[in-house]
Amino acid sequence: MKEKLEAIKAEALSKIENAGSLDSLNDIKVAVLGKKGELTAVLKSMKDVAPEDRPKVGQMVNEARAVIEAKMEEERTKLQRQLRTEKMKRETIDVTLPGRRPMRGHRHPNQIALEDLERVFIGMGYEVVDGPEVEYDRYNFELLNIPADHPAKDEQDTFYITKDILLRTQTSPVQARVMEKGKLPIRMISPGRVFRADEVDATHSPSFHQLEGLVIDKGITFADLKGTLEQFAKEFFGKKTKVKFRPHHFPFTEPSAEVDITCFKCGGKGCRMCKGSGWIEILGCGMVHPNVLDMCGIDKNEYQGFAFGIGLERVTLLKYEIDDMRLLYENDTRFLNQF
Ligand code: 2U9
Repeated sequence: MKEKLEAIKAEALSKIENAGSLDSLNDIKVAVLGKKGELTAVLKSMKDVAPEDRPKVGQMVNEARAVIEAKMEEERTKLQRQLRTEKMKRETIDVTLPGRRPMRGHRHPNQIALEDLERVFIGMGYEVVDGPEVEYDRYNFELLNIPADHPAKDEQDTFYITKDILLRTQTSPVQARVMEKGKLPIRMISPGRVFRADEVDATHSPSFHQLEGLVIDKGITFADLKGTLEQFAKEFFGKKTKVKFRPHHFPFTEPSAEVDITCFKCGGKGCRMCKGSGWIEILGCGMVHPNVLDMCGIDKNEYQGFAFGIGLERVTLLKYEIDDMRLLYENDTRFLNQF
C-alpha cells in the first residue's frame, strides 16, 4: 500500500510540474483527488486493510493528499502569475507614441453656401421660414397662379402622391401659407428641398434645394427688388459685382426677370467660368402677381411685393467651381473633406 501511495504521489507531482496550464492542472486534480480519483480509490479500498493498519494507512493517504494539494497550489500561483505577466506585456501602451487624430466632420458644401446666403438675408432683416415637403396642389400650384394646363403640372415633371397631394416642386408654397395667414408686412426667405421628375445628370437631380425670398409691404416697387438683389450680389459674390436684369416670364410674378451677375472669376472680361460672356445667370425674380396677392387674401390695391428664387446647388457649384452636381449627393468623403 505504501509503495502504491508513493507511486501515485510521485506521478501526480511530476504531472503537476509539467501541467503548463490552469486547465490541465484542474484535470490532474480531478484525476487524482476527485470522487473517482486515484487517491480517493485508495481510501475506498481501506476495507481490505487489516483494522490495526487502517490508522497508519489513513495518515499516509492524508499526507500524500496534503503534499499533492500544496504542490498544486504552488503551481497554480505560478501559472496565474505567468498569465498576468503575459497579459500585461500584450497590453503595454507606449505613452511616447503620438496620438491618432480623430476624424473630423465637415459641413457639406451645400450647407456652407446655404448658411452664407441666409447670413446675407438675415442681415437685411429677413426671417427664415420652413414648410412641408409634401404639399397640396393648392399651395404648390393653384395659389401661385399656375394654371391646370401648365407644363410644370404634368406628371412627367411633378411627383404626385395623390391627385391633390405632391412633393413640392418649389419652396413658394411656404410663402403662400405665410401670406394666407395674413400677418403683414412680410420679409421672409424659405430655403428647402424640392422635387422634380428629372433624370440625373451633371446639372439635374430629382431632388435639389432652393432658397426663395418674399417681401410684401405697402409701396414696394421694382426698384426695391433691384436694390435688394444688387446688395445681395455684392455681399455674396464681392463688392465689385454688377447685376443685369433680363425680362422673363413666371406665372407667379409680373413683371418677371432673370438676373445675371458679372463673373466673379474674371470680373466680366470673359473666361471658362462664364463661358466667355462675362455674365453668370444666378436667379429669377419679379413683382408678386396681383392674382397671387388676391388668392392669398392680400389687398392688391394696398400691398405690393417682390419675390425671388435661387437654386442652391447652382450657387454651390459656382462658388466652389465644381462641374458636376452629382458630386454633391454622393457623399464621397474624399470630396467632402476638401471643404
Ligand atoms: C410667392 C410668389 C412668388 C418665387 C420666384 C423664381 C422667380 C425663380 C427659380 C430659381 C432657380 C427656380 O430653382 S430654380 O430653378 N426660381 O426663378 N422664384 S420668382 O416667386 C414667388 C414665390 C412665392 C407667393
